[in-house]
Amino acid sequence: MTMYWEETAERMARGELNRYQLELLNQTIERARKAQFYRSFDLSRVDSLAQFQANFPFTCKQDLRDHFPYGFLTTDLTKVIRLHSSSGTTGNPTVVFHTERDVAEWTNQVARCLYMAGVRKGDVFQNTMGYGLFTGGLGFHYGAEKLGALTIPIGPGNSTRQIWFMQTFGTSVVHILPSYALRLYTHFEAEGIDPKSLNLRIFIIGSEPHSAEMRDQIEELYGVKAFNSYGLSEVCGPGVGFECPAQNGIHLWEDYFLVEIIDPETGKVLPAGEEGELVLTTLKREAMPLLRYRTGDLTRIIPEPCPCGRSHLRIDRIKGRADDMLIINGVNLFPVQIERKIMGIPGVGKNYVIEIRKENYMDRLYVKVEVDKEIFNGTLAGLTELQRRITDDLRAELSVSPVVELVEPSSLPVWEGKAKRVIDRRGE
Ligand code: DLL
Repeated sequence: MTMYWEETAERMARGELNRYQLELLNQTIERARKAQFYRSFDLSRVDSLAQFQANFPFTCKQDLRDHFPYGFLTTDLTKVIRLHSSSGTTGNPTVVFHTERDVAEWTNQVARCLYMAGVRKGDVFQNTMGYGLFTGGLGFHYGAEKLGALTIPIGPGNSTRQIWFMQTFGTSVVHILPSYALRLYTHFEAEGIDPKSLNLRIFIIGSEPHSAEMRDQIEELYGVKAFNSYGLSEVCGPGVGFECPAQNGIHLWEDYFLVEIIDPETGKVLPAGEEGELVLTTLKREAMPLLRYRTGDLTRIIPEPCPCGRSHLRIDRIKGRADDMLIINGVNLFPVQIERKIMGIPGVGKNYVIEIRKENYMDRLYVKVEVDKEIFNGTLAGLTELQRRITDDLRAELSVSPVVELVEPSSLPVWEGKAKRVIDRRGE
């Protein structure tokens, strides 16, 4: 059996891939002429990808909000068959439209990702992501069905029922938020069920930043392989990028997207290997093409070719969004740096939150960490030692002295959907 869903597309030689991208890019530019937002842009054909990257202005999330709801639409509304939307906590939400072909292509991208991770017809795919306007539910649902997996649209929450479905139907593949995967484990513990005794084989984790340490923990607790899945609703949803069996970086599908990493300050395109903001141009989207869209996500291109044989470039695990960066008394840090440290320490449990407060005109970093059951039921000396170790490790990593508070297993707040780990109380 082949390892590839579409071998020709996935292994296209670099030169051929770039020529194909240029052709698709010019088709996309032409289509963009119909969007009210892009009308003021110079939408002439480009002769090279480099010319486009050197001259074409960026599009950002605020543009989507400012031109809500139809400013980016290039087709008649009668051709649109689906609308998705982000939650839009401030101002207008962002809405994204899909034609029939958009949904078909998106479905194919997701099927390609799942196949790459080893999912096959015959697998039982339990989709615990939210159905509805969020793209994680329906996006994967269609992809898994296309691949021929028995697809269970269970949606999020109700951990007891999740476990019951896994047991009853022999679920082999689970699509799950990494934060929920850890929390779900505490329900397995409470019910006295070892997830390793079930038929679980593959976890698809993504949609929120998570560290390699968290992935390792998920793999170990469940006895599965966990694959990092990246995407954003503005350009379709999940299926933009995915890990291959080498589990070392996320392949971005370059026959669907033109990929750039830019310096978020200057907007300059950075060479492969340097960290910056991911910028994507959609190459096949019909209803709502986006040209040089600033994702806000920080990563770098991994320059080395991948042993899996796919030619599509890889990016590193997402470090966070540019606006996730915390500045604590002038020191810059990303929440995932804290996670990376604490998740590697034995005795640390399944959840944590970061709180920043103002005390005596200074910023103070609080890290509240759940401990695991053994430590919690153990000695005071054990707890004190763990607290000291976390404090020391974080201080060494961050150059900021944190206040570490250890709390009971399952005592921190949980989220319906993506984890919100940072509470900034400095403005209160
Ligand atoms: O989260 C789409 C998705 C659904 C991806 C299911 C994967 C699985 P949005 O709600 O629009 O779409 O959020 C997109 O989430 O710009 C990143 O900041 C973040 N994100 C998504 N995947 C990852 C990941 C979906 N694997 C935003 N690692 C993106 C880190 C991620 N951050």
